Amino acid sequence: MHSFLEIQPEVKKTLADGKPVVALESTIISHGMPYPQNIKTALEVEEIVRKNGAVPATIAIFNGKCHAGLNKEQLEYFASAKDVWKVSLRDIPYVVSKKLYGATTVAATMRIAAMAGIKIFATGGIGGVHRNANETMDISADLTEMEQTSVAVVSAGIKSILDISLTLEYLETKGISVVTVGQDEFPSFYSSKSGFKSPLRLDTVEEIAAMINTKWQLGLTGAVLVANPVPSAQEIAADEMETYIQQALNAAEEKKISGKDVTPFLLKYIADHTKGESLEANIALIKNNAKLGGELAVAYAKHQH
Ligand code: PSU
Ligand code: MN
Repeated sequence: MHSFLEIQPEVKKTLADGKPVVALESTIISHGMPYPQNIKTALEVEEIVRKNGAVPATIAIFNGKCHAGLNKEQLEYFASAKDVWKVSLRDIPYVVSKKLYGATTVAATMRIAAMAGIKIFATGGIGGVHRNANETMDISADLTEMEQTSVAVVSAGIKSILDISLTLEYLETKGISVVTVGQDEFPSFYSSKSGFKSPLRLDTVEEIAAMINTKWQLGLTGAVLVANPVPSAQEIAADEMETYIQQALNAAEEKKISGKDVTPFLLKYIADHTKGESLEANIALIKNNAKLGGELAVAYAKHQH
């Protein structure tokens, strides 16, 4: 394991001291946002984690090594390099053995975070069950990973490019606890609303940390998915987004986009067609999740002493 995993010294020391660390993903940087907003956001998100009392560890595969913690130059690389590999779980052995560079999805980030001993992870949105999954079988490995890997994931819910109802059903089947912060409704990334009730609701960071700790203390493996609604000042009404989402889905079908290209294609289409507004919401919710991730890591660490 050691030769494949590189934990940044500060991250390693913080973990060894039982202090809070927050994992961050890199697909969001390479495939989820345009340059230069992506590098600016990646750096700000790390700063927010620090301000809230935790050490950030952005995760990616760099020159065939699974990195927990990237320096500024490495972050810059994932923000600006063309054709960075999008690494989900199945791609890890290929990219590592060929000594390539890969941006990790939620699934791959969770696994590498777990290898490094990091328990709390903050991101933007997770993958899920796609709208036409009955025909395509397109279900993100993010969901199967959440079933088996004990890392808490803070996200702003899921984008309605996915089938939110089926995704919630899948999460239930797999025993993944889904808790929304401070409201009854499950959020849908750009919007704090989705039309679906959240399976669970908690109102404080301490309660969420206690639930996560209890789950793992009970020997229940797998993730807790923490849904953190986008700040109201930046949210975009769900029906406004629906038009763009429908167009994006039609374009993907026309262009016969499949497999791992589906999610990046839809994300890019929506970003290109909604201009600044969706990007602004995207950045705001990631920062909001980094803040909660930091607070949660601090609250969770208190249970470990
Ligand atoms: N959803 C978003 N933004 C993202 C992603 C999903 O709103 O950046 C990225 C995440 O890295 C997620 C991945 O893990 O896409 C899911 O890809 P797929 O559907 O191919 O599993
Ligand atoms: Mn897929």
